Amino acid sequence: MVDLDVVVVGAGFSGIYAVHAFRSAGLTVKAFEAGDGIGGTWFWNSYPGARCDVESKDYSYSFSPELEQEWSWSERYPAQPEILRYLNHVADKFDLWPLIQLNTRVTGASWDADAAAWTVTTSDGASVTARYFVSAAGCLSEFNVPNLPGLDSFEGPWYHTSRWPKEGVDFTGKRVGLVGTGSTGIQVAPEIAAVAEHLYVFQRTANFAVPNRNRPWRQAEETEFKARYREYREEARQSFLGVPITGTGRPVLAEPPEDVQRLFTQRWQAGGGMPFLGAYTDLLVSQEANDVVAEFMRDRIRETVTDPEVAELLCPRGYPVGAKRLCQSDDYYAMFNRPNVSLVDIRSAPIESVYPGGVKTTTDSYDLDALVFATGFDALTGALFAMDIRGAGGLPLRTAWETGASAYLGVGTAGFPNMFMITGPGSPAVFSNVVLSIEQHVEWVRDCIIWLRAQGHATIEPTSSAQDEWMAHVSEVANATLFPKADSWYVGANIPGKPRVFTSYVGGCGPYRAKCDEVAAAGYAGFALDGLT
Ligand code: NA7
Repeated sequence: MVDLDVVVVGAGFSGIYAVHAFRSAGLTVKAFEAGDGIGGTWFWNSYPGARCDVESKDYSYSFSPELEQEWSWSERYPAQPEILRYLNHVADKFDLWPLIQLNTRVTGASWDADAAAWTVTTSDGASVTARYFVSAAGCLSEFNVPNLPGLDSFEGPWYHTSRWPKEGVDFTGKRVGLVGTGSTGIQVAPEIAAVAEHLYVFQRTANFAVPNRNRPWRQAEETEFKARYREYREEARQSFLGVPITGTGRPVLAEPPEDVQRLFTQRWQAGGGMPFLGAYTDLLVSQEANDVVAEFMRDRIRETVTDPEVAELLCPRGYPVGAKRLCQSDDYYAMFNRPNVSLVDIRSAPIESVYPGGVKTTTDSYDLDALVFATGFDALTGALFAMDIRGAGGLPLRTAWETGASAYLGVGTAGFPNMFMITGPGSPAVFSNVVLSIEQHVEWVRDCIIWLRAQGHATIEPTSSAQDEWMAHVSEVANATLFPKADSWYVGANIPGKPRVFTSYVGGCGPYRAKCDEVAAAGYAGFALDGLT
């Protein structure tokens, strides 16, 4: 006898919906969550300034019209504390707490072919068996601290943004060093600069950032929007990014330059990254087209930052806009006009070591009271590899994916029967409004399990051929775009030694959803059932 139908790893957006959806389908389910609260990435990333770069009305569950109507977001872009309140409200409303065990990390999971079940071990020394093992461990959860010589000797405190102390940190009057200028670094920097004696921003790669134009969500606007939420959600599900965007439908290179400037200016004024890059059809597929938007953005930096040398250093070069996640901030560039902020170029003079009182680059030393790392994540695979997952014949997932992650439709991987991933490699996940992607995956997995039970099948796993074909398609689609052309976490370039593979599906959420539905309708084509292909 197995203990449960399903074990779920994690209680972020994915795990929370998974336990609700599986229980509602009559399955016995339990989620293990390492944190002492739910929320996943939004639980851990509690640094000052943490905010989602997808609008509140989109970055929320669509499965319950009642939830949609009763919840009111206060701002256009949700800040971390509000997202956490929302997720706790969801857990209360749907009575999910009995299904979630907090303070418990899943340490391993191994497939027992004879029992046709997974044995899942946890950090409290316990183990549980389940028919299905569902990882909802998240794409951006395993954080990355650079291996800097001497970091242990640093006398002041140091922090990673993804493990921010819940009681907060007071930087008043402190000299603070910030390493990392991605989405996170760009959000936290102005908050630190506002109180610190001095902030040194150590920049390895300059990043593109568009304004948020964040503002309170007005009552009248909310009422009007909620009246057509259902239709809007349907449009979002079928859209490319999981957020309906209106573009011109034309290539930028065919447009009169003055029209281009006008439209970019309008979208810059309106704020947000998706409408900006979605303005023309060729911005993310043609380098020449991308250069047009890149130059527009560099001009905005030059007109914001008063010191021309600093402005030039902040101007990103050498990779296409959008090939690294486009950052969003209303005050990052202007922050460099403050007298208490310095930009340190660690591309030309890298950090050599940390000494008890600060950071030494190849050319200078910086005395610091505190250090902040906004150095990102071992994305997409990090959280999976943090568990000792062993499939058929005891094969470790790490070994199976030695040369890069490979999964069929992003939901399952060959050699790992009855294991499902929510927003796994090979899915659009990180290139979409991830909440809608999560819902789609959870519902697909739920329906698959129901179908397996109804048909009397004990196991399911992708065939190697279907998986290889899908990953070849993922690569083909990606290689027709500019996305793989930057050293980003999208390709694993931020983690030394990680295989450089672009594993996200950038063919659009709507087409991806249709493909998943088609596979299910064909009796789970491309999957082996009960070990039979
Ligand atoms: P990112 O986007 O991976 O950014 C990490 C930043 O840290 C980036 O500027 C990196 O420079 C820098 N970094 C990483 N390692 C080092 C070392 N060893 N030395 C110096 N600088 C380093 O992570 P975020 O947390 O900002 O954002 C992750 C996602 O969360 C984001 O895409 C959104 O989807 C939300 P690099 O560019 O690699 O030269």
